[in-house]
Order: sequence, then C-alpha cells, then structure tokens
Amino acid sequence: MNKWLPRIWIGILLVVMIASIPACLSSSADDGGFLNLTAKQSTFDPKGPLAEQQIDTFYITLWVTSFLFLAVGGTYLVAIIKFRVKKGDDPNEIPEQAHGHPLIEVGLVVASSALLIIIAIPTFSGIVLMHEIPEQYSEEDIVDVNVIGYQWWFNFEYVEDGFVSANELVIPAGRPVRLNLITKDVIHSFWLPKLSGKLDLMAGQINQMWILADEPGYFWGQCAEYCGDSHAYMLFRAVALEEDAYNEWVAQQQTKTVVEKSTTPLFLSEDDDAGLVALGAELFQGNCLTCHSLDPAQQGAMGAPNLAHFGSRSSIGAGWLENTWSEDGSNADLHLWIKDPDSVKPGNNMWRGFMKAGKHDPNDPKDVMMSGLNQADLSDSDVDALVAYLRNLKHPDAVQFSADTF
Ligand code: HEC
Ligand SMILES: [Cu+2]
Repeated sequence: MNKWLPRIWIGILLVVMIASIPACLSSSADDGGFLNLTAKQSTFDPKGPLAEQQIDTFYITLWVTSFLFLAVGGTYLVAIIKFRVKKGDDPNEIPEQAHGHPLIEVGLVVASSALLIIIAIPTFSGIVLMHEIPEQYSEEDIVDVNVIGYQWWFNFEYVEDGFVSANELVIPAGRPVRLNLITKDVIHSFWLPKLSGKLDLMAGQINQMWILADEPGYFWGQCAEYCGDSHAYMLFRAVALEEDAYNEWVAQQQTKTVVEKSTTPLFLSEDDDAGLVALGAELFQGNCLTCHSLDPAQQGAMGAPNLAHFGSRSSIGAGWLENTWSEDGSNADLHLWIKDPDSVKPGNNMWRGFMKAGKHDPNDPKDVMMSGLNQADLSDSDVDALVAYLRNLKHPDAVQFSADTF
C-alpha cells in the first residue's frame, strides 16, 4: 500500500474538522449554533432540581469516562512509541513476555469497579428521584396532572381542579407537579428537556414522574418516542407561573367560555364582527363539535384537543405553529390549519375521524371517517368566520403566554 494514502486521509479529516469549528462555535441567541447550550431544548440548561440532578450525573459520567479514556489511551500511546521497532532492531525478535501479575490484575479490577460505583450511585438515585417526589414537599403542595398521549398531541387533565387543557402545560413555579402518563393509542414519550429527562407513556399502565420549575418561564417539550406519521410534529409547551398568576390561570380555565349547551361565545371582544363570530359559532356546531369539546371540564368524545380556551393558547397543531392574531383579527396559520391540516401535519387525525390512518376509502369496512366531515366543503370565508370565532374562546382577562412573557 502506498504509504502516503493513510496520511492523505488523515490530512483531509483534519482539514474538515478545522473547517467545521467556526460553524460549531457560531451560537446565536436563537437555536442556530451547535454549541448553543441554552437553546430551546438544551439539556445543558437545567431549570429545575430533576434536570439538575440529571445533568450532574451526565458530568460525573463524562469525567469518569474521560479519565478512563486518557488513562487507557495514554498508556497505549506511551507503549506504541516506547516499544516500537527502532532502527537496528530485528523486527522478528519477540520481546520479553510477562504473564500473571496479581497486584496489577487485582488493582485493575478494584479500580474499574470503583469507577463503576462512582457512576452507579448518582444514576440509581436519579432513577428513584425521577419517580418519587422527595418528602420535603408536602402533599398539599403537589399538583396532579394526567398527561394523556394521542396521535399526535398531548392532553392535560388537571385532576384536583377539574378541567382539561391541551398542548400547553401550565404549572406553578417552585411547586412539584406529579405527572401521570397515560396513552390512548401507541407508545409516546414525555420530554421537557430543561425540566427533566424523558419517560414513556405505555398502554395498559400509568407511569409516574414529576417536574419542578425553579423560576417562572416558558419551556419547549416534545414527544420523544416514534409514534407514527406526525411524530416529528408532536410538540408541546410548558409555562411556569408565579403562585398568584397560576391560581388566576386555574380560575380562568375553569370558567366556561360559551353559553351552556351551545357554541355561542360568552365573552365577545369589542373589535370583533359579531355577525362573523355568530356564523363561526354555527359552523363550529355543525362541523367541529363532534370531535372538539368546548366544556373545560370535559374531554371531547372523539379524542381531540379541548378548545374551550383555545383563544388564549400559544400554539396550533400541538406546538407546531404559533397561535398569533394580526391587528385585523386574522390568523394565517390557524386559517391554514382549519382548511388543510394535512398540509401542516401529515397524517394527523383532524377531519379524518379519530384513529383512521391513511386516506378515506369508502370500500374499507374499518374506515371510521364520519360522514359529513370534509374540509373541502369550507370556503375561505367560512374559515375566516371560524377563525374569528376561535379568537373569542378565552377568558376576557386571559394572558396569551409566549417566550417573551418572561
Ligand atoms: C374528526 C375529528 C375532528 C374534527 C371534525 C375537527 N377536528 Fe380539530 N382537531 C382534531 C384533532 C385530532 C386535532 C389534533 C391534531 C394534532 O395536533 O395532531 C385537532 C386540532 C385542532 C386545533 C388545534 C388545537 C391545538 O391545541 O393544537 C384546532 C384549532 C382545531 N382542531 C379546530 C377545528 C375546527 C375549527 C374544526 C371544525 C371546522 C375542527 N377542528 C374539526 C380533530 C377534529
Ligand atoms: Cu408521540
């Protein structure tokens, strides 16, 4: 073999590595840089005790394995340099052979066991910590939330306060929140990187974990277990609020936003066109109510996000799009979502009927698409009316949270 070939390869590798350094270091305030340790979903930026314990465990493992790497690699490097065949040596001569050295053997076994124990202690205590809220927190302080996974969004049931919300988990800062993880279909995984590591939602059992945010803040989460078509679009947000703001939010969420047994909004904003909203309410009754509940206390029968307070939520399509209204009351992303959700989130279950995957096939007996549900029937002006209507599904004092709120 040409003796230059390996050197050329190593040269190319070095050039590529050096050329990529600027890209790695260019960390902007946003998510751009590879080394931006405070990016939206960075585990290097812990904001609660659980995430802190987990990053500490990571660092301990990193130091121990780096030490091992240097110790083994260093010994190896010394050996290949010191004992290489030098000029004048006979390459066929076998060096002096040694066998059996009890001190070295026992020493290595003890040293590597000790290193494993150093890693095992924080790892096992971390596993226990993730599942059990430490006794320092009293039971009254704990907020219980059922996290229910659907293809492809998260439903949040506030157990003590008796209401449901979706895709935006609002919690009180400084208090532990117990999460009961449940799935309605396949395995999903709940992951809020700045607050805790992931835990799966498994059929037939309830997995428990807890989170605590030290300070008020806005957090990005996502499903971390492949769960079908729109898995990559199955995100969610979490918002941690001061105690007072949290209690106010809870009281607002418990409030109904439409007149009993109807879709008529209770709190109409002044700058809205009442006629347009009324048309939206009528269209919602006819097209959307089958799946979406407007009663904050109840999950819709067909397994779709509760929309009672949708007007104040910050995202559309399970955290994928921002829920922002322009000055004139329009909302382009929401318009697109209602008109053609499939173009936003391929394969999602809106319009298709719950649990039906693939396109509607009238010859398929398992096709559960409900008759009369067809988004193509909605004209652009119908969708405008629905957008105007959805904007009013909120408490009049509600705050629409965003990363800028904090
Ligand atoms: C067949 C059941 C079904 C019907 C009918 C339906 N939806 Fe949906 N809708 C869903 C499902 C399922 C989702 C969650 C999709 C996802 O994120 O994967 C959803 C999501 C949404 C969302 C986003 C909620 C969020 O928090 O991300 C809005 C807004 C919405 N629907 C509005 C409507 C409107 C308006 C209508 C009537 C014109 C309607 N939907 C009809 C099932 C339905
Ligand atoms: Cu998932």
